[in-house]
Amino acid sequence: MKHTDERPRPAPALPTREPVRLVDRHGRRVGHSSFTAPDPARLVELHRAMLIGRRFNQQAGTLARQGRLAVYPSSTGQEAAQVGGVLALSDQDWLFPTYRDSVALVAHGVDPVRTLTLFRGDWHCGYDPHRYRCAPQCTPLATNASHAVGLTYAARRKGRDVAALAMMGDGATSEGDAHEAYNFAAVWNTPVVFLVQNNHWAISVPLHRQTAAPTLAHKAVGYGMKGYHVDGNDAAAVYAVVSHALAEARAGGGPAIVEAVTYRVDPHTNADAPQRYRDPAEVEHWKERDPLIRSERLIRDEGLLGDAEETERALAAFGAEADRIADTVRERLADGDELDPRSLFTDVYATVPPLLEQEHALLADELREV
Ligand SMILES: Cc1ncc(C[n+]2csc(CCOP(=O)(O)OP(=O)(O)O)c2C)c(N)n1
Repeated sequence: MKHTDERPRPAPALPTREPVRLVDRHGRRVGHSSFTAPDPARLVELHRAMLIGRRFNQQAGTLARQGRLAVYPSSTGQEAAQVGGVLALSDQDWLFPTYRDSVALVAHGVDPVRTLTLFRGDWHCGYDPHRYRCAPQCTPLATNASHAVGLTYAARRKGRDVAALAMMGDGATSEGDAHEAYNFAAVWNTPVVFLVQNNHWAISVPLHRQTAAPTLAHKAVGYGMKGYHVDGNDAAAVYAVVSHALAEARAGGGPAIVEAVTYRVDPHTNADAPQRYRDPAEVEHWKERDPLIRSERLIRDEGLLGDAEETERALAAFGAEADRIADTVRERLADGDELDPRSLFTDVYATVPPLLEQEHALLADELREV
């Protein structure tokens, strides 16, 4: 009889209930049996990218308040999860971000002005996904996860060594699309790491009303994946765990879920009123666990940027660089491509169907009359 129940990979171990942490909130290193912090140059790079991300979030929030962006979902407080995840990618890998992940895009090298195009209300993502190996920021929850599975599956069939990082929130893990992506990734053994930023809230729905799972990383086990539970405000830990998960996935060891435990300090978007559903004391609790304070303490205490004077100079230079990027975003967001509504019809079909041709002509007439 042909044996069809082949299980080439061993059953994954349960994730640890305590998140992996390599640097505590006081900036002190914590020993871990399986993971080690990256080298000093990488720790500094993580801090620099987080600083740029924090400033970028502030600038984008201001632009939204001024009405120059239609909306902005800030990731203040989540910089370690985003930067730590993205810097773990290799040059050939792809990023599949959500609306929350603009800081991840900037750390990945996407033009910061182009990153915000979506939030100006343009239907294009504003950048060339192939150039940056970065899919458009996805608003329908969890749909980017199956795109990541599809791309890596296709790449493998073409003999290309490409892994992907698919980002999602805690709420998105309850979606049917997340289930399908997890299942196909595991069955096809595609090299995808699902980075779940557990920021404790899905708009006004708290985590405990979202899921009864012990941790979101535990969800991996039912699909035959590995699940890692990591302190999402510890950039060193996120970087170490995602790097490990990507390397394993690339080597054929299967996809994984990495749950980064973090917190959304700002409102869901500028159109949200979080005082209606959450206790300000909770926000204060998390602000004490701010990822940037932690990495700055580590850098200062260990002299990773040299003596006290050299450290001040280097940190000031990072701050100035972050300001420059924010200034560029503010100035260049206004330039721009005047959006032509007719382009709605131009980028979907190679051969436009007759009905759409008619609608295109109707719109062109209307625009001429305006
Ligand atoms: C398929 C789908 N359903 C509903 C929404 C509306 N929606 C936008 S954000 C959001 C909450 C998402 O929470 P989470 O996944 O935890 O991500 P976060 O916004 O906290 O980063 C919802 C329900 C959506 N964008 N897509």
